[in-house]
Amino acid sequence: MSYFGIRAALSLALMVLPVAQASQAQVVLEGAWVRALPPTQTRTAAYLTVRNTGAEVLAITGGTASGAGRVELHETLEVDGMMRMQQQSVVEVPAGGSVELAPGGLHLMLLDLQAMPAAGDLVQLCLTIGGEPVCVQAETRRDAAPAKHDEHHHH
Ligand SMILES: [Cu+2]
Repeated sequence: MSYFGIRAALSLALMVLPVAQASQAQVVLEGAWVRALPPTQTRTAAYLTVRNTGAEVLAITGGTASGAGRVELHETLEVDGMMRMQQQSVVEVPAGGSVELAPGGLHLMLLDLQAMPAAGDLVQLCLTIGGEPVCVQAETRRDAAPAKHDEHHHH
């Protein structure tokens, strides 16, 4: 599997190269937002695009969010016709590429919320990338902003 492949590649790289650390300059976090759910909920999801402008693969291994007890990396997968969320221990961002955390796929799960953020509230999200925290302010919204390619009709 690619996970073990990357682990092996990283171990190999560490033997011959100095430890690569994610500098802010190598990582761009774009379009971060948190989904506003009813205030009775204690968990919600956050989404963003992580762009790697560096020449080496970067690994996202976790994160934190203001007001959340803990944050997990999740992927929504269809298993036997049911949508399930599976925790991911690592998400790789290819060199010169990006990974999109978006509804229906990869996302951050904000757990043990002290209070559900309201629409318009800013939440500080920090991702652990290459072992270093990289942070962004995420806006809380009820739904994704309609994307250019997204047919978003209201009936
Ligand atoms: Cu989730």
